[in-house]
Amino acid sequence: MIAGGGAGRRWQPAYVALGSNLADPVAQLQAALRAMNALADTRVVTVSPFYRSPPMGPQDQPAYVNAVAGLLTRLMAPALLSGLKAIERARGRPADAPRWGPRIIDLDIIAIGRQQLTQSGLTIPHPGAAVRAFVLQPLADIAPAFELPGAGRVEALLAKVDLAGLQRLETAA
Ligand code: A4P
Ligand code: MG
Repeated sequence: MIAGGGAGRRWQPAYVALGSNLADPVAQLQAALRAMNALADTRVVTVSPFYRSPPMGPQDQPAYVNAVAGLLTRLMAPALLSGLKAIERARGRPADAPRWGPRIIDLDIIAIGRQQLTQSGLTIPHPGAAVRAFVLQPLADIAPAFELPGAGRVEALLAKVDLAGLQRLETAA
């Protein structure tokens, strides 16, 4: 197989958090999952159940639907981020959408293997992952024993967060 731009040599496990609270969120997550699976050098291997969750941040916005996907990827972190940003744009998310405001689709890289990196525009693991119920619950559904680098085991982190308001949906990927 010929590697695409930004591809590294080895396949690595990665976790991506999906969130949407506009324009049929469940359908948005499903479409984003298909698009992620179509990224070069990337396969979606597993998907958590979908959850409805109350908005973090400004409260005058609809509830979110959240999930986490487990990938295998050969992309380096910046290339994976560009691929995810391209999917967000293709789904119609404006590039200048307000921080923590309502969004058609948000794709955040939670972790890539054991990597820890901070560079302009990219922090891995995602700084919010270790404390957000809407990330930890779906991540624990697919990878309870995963060690979030610098933070701890997913199931131990999950035990510390408030799960009130998180509602598992029947619909899934
Ligand atoms: N960036 C840095 N590190 C990463 C990473 N690991 N993954 C940079 C993805 N992006 C990363 O993100 C802003 C910039 O962060 C990116 O351009 C990238 O260079 P963004 O997705 O464009 O903007 P944002 O999502 O508005 O900001 P932020 O800080 O990522 O917000 P969050 O943390 O994503 O929170 N409530 C519920 N219930 N569920 C949600 O999913 N999401 C948010 C947004 C607010 N409230 C929510 C939810
Ligand atoms: Mg984001």
